[in-house]
Formats: sequence, C-alpha cells, structure tokens
Amino acid sequence: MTGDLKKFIKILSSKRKIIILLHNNPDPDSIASALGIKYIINNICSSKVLIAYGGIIGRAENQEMVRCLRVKLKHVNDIEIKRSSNVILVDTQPGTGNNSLPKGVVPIIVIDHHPLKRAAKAALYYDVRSDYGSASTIVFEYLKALKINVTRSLATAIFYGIKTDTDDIGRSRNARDDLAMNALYPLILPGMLLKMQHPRIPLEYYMQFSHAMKNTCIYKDVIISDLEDRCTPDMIA
Ligand SMILES: [Mn+2]
Repeated sequence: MTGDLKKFIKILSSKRKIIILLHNNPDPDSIASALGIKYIINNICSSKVLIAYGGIIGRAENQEMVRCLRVKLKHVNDIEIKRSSNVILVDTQPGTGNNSLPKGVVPIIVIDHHPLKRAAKAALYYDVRSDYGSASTIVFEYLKALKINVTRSLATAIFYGIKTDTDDIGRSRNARDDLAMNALYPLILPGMLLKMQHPRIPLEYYMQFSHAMKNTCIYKDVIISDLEDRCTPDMIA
C-alpha cells in the first residue's frame, strides 16, 4: 500500500459519518466510483456512508443502472450538508459548478479525473488524475491495491463506468483504463450490463430527441439547439 493510500484509509477510518457527493445529474462513472468507495469504506471501517447527488437522474440508462444495482441515493435537498460534514467528492471537484457542494464546505476527500482545480487542494486528501479516462479506473486501482475482492455486480458497475466515460475505450486517455476493464471483464454480469445499456426507452425520450433535432442549426463547428424546458439536463450529452 502506498503512503497516499494509507492516508486515504486513515481519514476514512477516523470519520463516523461520510457523505459521498456525486456531480449533478450523475452519470455511470460517478455512480460506479461512489459504489466502489462505499465498498472500500464498508470493508475497512464501520463509518456510515451515504451517497448523494444534485440535479436529476434522467437518462433511462442511468435510471436502469440505479435500479439494477439497487443503489441507495439521497437527493441533496433531502439531506443536510454542513461545514462539519465529511464529504467525499467524486468525479467532480469543488468550484467546478457541476456539483451541489454548499459554499464554505471543504470536502475531506476529492477523487476525480478532470483537470485539477485549485480548490481541490484544500481537501485533506485529493487524487486528481486528469490523464485517466474515468474516475472508476482510479477507484478500481484502490480496490486492487487494498486487495479487496469486488462482487460481480460492483465489477459490472465499475466496468460500465469506465466503458461509458471512455466511449468503449474509444477515447481512453490512459492504458490504465484498458487494464482495469480487462481485469474486470471476467467478473462482470453480462445480463446486467445488457440491461443497463439497453433499458426501455420512454416515448418522451424520442419526442425530446426529435424536438432537439428539428431545432438544430450548425454554425461552423458548433451545433446549436433550443431545447426549451421540455428537455431533461442529462439529455444534452
Ligand atoms: Mn467521469
């Protein structure tokens, strides 16, 4: 175990209650990373863990993922995040504008793969690897380093998290993502993966999509579409 990981474990073990905060309108990578961190916490100490998010879970794939994996999530509006709360930010950082971390709250831990923000450095522990294709890859490496065996459903979640964030490895920025997927592949539950990738799509989705297409204009290398209010935020991606 590296010194850094020891520090990570020490911090987790010293807190009674921990909130893992995802970015708003969470995607599979953030959900899978949070599940991985929760699994680590449950394996090494008795701290209580809660996973929270802001915005909505709107895409059918993401809703299916939450259902399939029975992920217990709390909306930030239904919990209280105080200055004294122990918050782990995952797949996002303080000051990025895409999470619901209240002003003045400094997270204890930040784990992310986007460009490092100065505000992240205020955390007791931060691990930001902007050359990684997904936060799930970082969390998988923690599990591996800690020799914690993952369940098949967690393996499926992390595999899916990496898969979606790297567009099926098509835009993987790091061989580590490929290595993690290769290691997880024998463990995944194919039926569950299929279900998460191809959920029942509500008619509303096609209506929104058709509306977006009809309202699209292309200006040089920018596509502009007026989605009005009928579109859920995570439809944009
Ligand atoms: Mn991500």
